[in-house]
Amino acid sequence: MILGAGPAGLVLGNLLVAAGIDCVVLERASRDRVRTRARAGFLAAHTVRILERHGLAEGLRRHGRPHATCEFRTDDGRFVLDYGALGRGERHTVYPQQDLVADLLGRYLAAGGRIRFETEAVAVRDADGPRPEVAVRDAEGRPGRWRSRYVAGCDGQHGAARRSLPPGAVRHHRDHGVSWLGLLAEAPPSLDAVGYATHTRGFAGHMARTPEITRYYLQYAPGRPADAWSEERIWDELELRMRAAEHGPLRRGRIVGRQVVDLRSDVLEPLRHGSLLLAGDAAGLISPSAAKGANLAVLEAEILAEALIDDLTHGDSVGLDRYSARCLTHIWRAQEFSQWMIRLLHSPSGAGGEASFHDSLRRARIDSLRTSRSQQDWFAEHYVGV
Ligand code: RFL
Repeated sequence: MILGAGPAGLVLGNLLVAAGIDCVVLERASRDRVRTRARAGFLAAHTVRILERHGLAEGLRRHGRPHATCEFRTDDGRFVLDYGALGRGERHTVYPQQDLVADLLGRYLAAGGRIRFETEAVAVRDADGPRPEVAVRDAEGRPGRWRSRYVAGCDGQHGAARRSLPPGAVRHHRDHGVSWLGLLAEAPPSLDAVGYATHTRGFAGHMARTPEITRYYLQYAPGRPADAWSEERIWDELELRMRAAEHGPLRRGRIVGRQVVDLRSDVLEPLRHGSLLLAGDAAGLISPSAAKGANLAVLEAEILAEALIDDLTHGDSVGLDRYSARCLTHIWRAQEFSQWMIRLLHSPSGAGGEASFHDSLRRARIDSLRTSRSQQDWFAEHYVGV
């Protein structure tokens, strides 16, 4: 039984069905909501290799666009890193997460996979035994129960899997004290690169999604409502922080999506509790500063699928025993890089000597990225890698 039809749950479902393993996905949202929820867009080379390996990359091969440059704009000018020519020489593929999810869902259903939409998992019980139970309720609130051999908790950061962990489970967490206003603009990209701007008024970011839609981010006062600023105010603020007066205007358009993203990270340890296994955002939440969340979700889903297939078809449980440790190695490396990105792009709030000390460290970090080839190689390897 798989809880959640995001990237983690649907990659897992596809791999299990392809191996002839009977499974069902329980998904709280409607089919339309699942197929249209805009979130990530930058897929790492490793993620694309996983999807290709399992015949799940047709859509992204056809419509995804390679991406390999990022541009930093600071008080000291701007510089472009051609990260595709640095480090391991790998690129991102820009492909909206909702399109990937729609592809994965289409393949899963075509292969005979079963899914129940508008079915919310409420709790996972008896995970310490061989027949765990998932209590659910449907859209009308009617209760139900499912039993299976294993439950994969792929239901994100607010899902039932996390709520059902036994008392010994550890949650390592950090609130970075920074919020972003995440925006989707009906406008073509303004730069050929991912744009990162640091400014005394706060960070601003630019990320291509499609030729018609661009994602922007603005550092935003924590707690301020998403609709506090008018569209004009948003574009003025983006242009100011991205120094449009010096580097050229942004291509404006209607803001079609906005949400406040509080930069938070957590990791649950271990990822396995008997018959309940966590993957994707349910296993660990990573701030979007380094665009790692969806990539980790796909990686963990493949590791989990292989472990479940070994166990259920060959009676070999070594993969399941090692699942948590294997994933945690990747998760912590991604967390470390994401934390480094947060410190590259923001200065802690506050005043006085301590704030100016951190701000000077941040400038030194950017300067070293601008001038040191070995630092650039390190950045490229971690920025595109998982
Ligand atoms: P998802 O995608 O959240 O899917 C979980 C699914 O579970 C369902 N669900 C339940 N179903 C049944 N019962 C319950 N009780 C349930 N509770 C929830 C939900 O409806 C949903 O369908 O988790 P998954 O599969 O682990 O995938 C994780 C990624 O979605 C996430 O990490 C990324 O979107 C993070 N992220 C980015 N990651 C990248 O790799 N690259 C990016 O460029 C990137 N940009 C972003 C992002 C996340 C963002 N937000 C919204 C925080 C940009 C943003 C703004």
